[in-house]
Amino acid sequence: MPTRLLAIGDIHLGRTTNRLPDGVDPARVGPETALRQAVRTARRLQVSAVLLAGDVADQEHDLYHAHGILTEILGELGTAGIPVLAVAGNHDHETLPRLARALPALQILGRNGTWETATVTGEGGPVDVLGWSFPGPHHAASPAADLPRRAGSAPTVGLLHADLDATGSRYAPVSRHELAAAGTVRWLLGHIHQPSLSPADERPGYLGSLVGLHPGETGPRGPWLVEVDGATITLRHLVQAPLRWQTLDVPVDAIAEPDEELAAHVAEALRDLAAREAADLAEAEVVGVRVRLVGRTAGYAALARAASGLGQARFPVVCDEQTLFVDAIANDSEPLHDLDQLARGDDLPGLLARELVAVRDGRAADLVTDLRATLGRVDLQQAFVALGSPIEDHDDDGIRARTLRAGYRLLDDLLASREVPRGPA
Ligand SMILES: [Mn+2]
Repeated sequence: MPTRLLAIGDIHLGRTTNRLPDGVDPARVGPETALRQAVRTARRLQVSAVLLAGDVADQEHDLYHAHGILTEILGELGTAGIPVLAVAGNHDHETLPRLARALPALQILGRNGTWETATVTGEGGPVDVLGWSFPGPHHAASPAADLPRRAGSAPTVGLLHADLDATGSRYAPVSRHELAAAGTVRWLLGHIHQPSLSPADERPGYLGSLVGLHPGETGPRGPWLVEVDGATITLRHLVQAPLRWQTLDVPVDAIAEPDEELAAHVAEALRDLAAREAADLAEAEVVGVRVRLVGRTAGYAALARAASGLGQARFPVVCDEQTLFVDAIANDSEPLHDLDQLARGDDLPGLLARELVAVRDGRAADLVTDLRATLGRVDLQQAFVALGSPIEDHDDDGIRARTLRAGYRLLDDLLASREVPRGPA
């Protein structure tokens, strides 16, 4: 049997999401549950150590919460003879060393921005774990400045909370080139929540968050199994997070009456998603989905109104043991109207269509610039921030998409009102 380690990225104990539907307890699918689950996995797979890559606790005031759960899991792992090695991240540069003083079973590597090595032994032979911990909330210098060249002959895993290839970052910026100077080390990084390690290549990468912490953290999440057999190190992502965030494109071409059909249509798309990706989604108790409506529709304004109502409802769809829900809906569909044809008219719809054609075709740069400034201010207003982060980006494409959505809706309303028969004067 190879020597096994279980490596865990950013946990952020204490962080909760407010974007779950009624009836779903955030604690049941959050970081704490994900960590308990990882501990069960560590015991089941009989790993020789658990590695934590920093940002174990979300904030300093989460110390007591983190203390409670860590006491419990260190006890459980201790009984099973599994040590825990951790490096501190920018969020827990102070909390993690404090916890370690109270919990001797938690071993911090590389306190105060130094490099330190610990050796773990298992049936597949010894493995060195090389680590560095954040000395403060920020660290503008590269942690690799005093990175030692690998000394022993044991295969080596590097555990580091840092910003990879991000020159100018305040969070321990480090380049692949600098990490390579240590010799042959399999680097497992914390900090960025999107996992980027690949079992197929040996380049440094992120373990990712243990469970997606907000709707932007889409895709598979879970701990990584590291297997060491002699000089060979292999990785496997154990996709097991209790909460999963996804995006889903839903075509609307077939919808004639959005008010009556959209909810059922989206529910069906969610059920299809659960069936199609069953293997990948199996471990997730709850799946939050950001839906993007695509295609062309005759009832654009009606669809936009129905989509907005549905997005706010956060409505759940239960499939067997799993709850899927719509976190938000972005209407990226297009109206059936022939914009270019309409743009030749000299009436109000014609005027609007000309503007929309310009935005659609990547012209109207001044309008986009003006809107970016305005939308930047609007999105930051407290009332809107409280509703959750907007789906849209403030880059050119995001502004254009948002402008087209508003314009298509207005155009659809204008044309609809023109078709209404006039009543008696
Ligand atoms: Mn971090």
